[in-house]
Amino acid sequence: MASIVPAPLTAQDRVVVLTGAGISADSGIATFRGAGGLWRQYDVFDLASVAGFERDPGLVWQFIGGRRSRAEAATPNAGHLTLARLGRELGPERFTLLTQNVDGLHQRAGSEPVYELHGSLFRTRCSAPDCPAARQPFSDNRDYPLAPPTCAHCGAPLRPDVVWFGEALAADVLAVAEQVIQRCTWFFAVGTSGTVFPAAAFVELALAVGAHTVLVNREPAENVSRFEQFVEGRAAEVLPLLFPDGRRAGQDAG
Ligand code: BV8
Repeated sequence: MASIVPAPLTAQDRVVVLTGAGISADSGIATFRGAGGLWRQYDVFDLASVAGFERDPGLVWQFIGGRRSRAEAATPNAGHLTLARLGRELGPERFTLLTQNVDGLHQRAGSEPVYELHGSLFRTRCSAPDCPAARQPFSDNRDYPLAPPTCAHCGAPLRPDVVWFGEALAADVLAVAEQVIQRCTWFFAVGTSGTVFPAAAFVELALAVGAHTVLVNREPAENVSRFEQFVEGRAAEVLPLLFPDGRRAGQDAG
């Protein structure tokens, strides 16, 4: 791996990091695309769309249940831990973490807040749009191998509280993403193929405000040409070098 120099962040810089499945690959969690990717084994629209869920909720729950147990068994890696430390060093005014991931590993690494653009594996809600329980997701790490769970209010199948294709991202989360990117001076995309929107277009917002744009990925992402810098490598190896521990002997971080 070419020598990585630390990002030259100053006390005036405001940093936004967007992560994707690649940052969790070093924790043993399969990505969606690329070698061994989840979507290679399944049809994405059977497993990550309302139509696919309505067609076969049991198949979706088998997919979700397996991912819940693998995510729970995984541990945050040096990439997650580095971003959690960086967030503490810079503070919420100068650092924002946006993730497409639903595995909860950023939170378990200590990042707070984490803006989950595509929801969370570990929440469940009613699938009926007009049921009150559809707006009351609850924490849930269970697997439902035999049959999909049903809503106590209306009897419709329960669904994972993730954002499927064709569904809008949560307006409040999207608003935060747009606001912080419009104020940022550095935008880092880490471990994402740059193929899913609107997240794949966030780099355009960063470019429009003159921010530095850096992609950290194992291979060139689809939108690699939109980044000022491309750092090829594994997030768990690159991030600790890009953001070395800000604490030096006798100095406070931040
Ligand atoms: C929406 C469910 C509108 C959760 C997922 C333009 C604008 C807006 C929408 C669209 C648009 N064009 C097309 C669309 C529609 C669609 C879309 O983007 N389609 C694509 C296929 C073209 N977008 C949507 O439908 C979105 N909704 O915009 O709605 C709307 C508005 C109003 C009203 C109604 C609707 C919803 C998108 C969310 C879809 N949900 N999953 C889940 O189960 O996880 S998508 C799925 O892909 C995951 O969420 C995942 O997070 C996401 C992105 O994938 P990546 O994270 O990038 O992962 P991937 O495997 O692809 O890449 C990993 C990378 O890491 C690789 O490059 C690999 O090389 C690298 N890597 C591997 N190991 C490492 C590594 N890098 C570093 N270190 C390593 N060790």
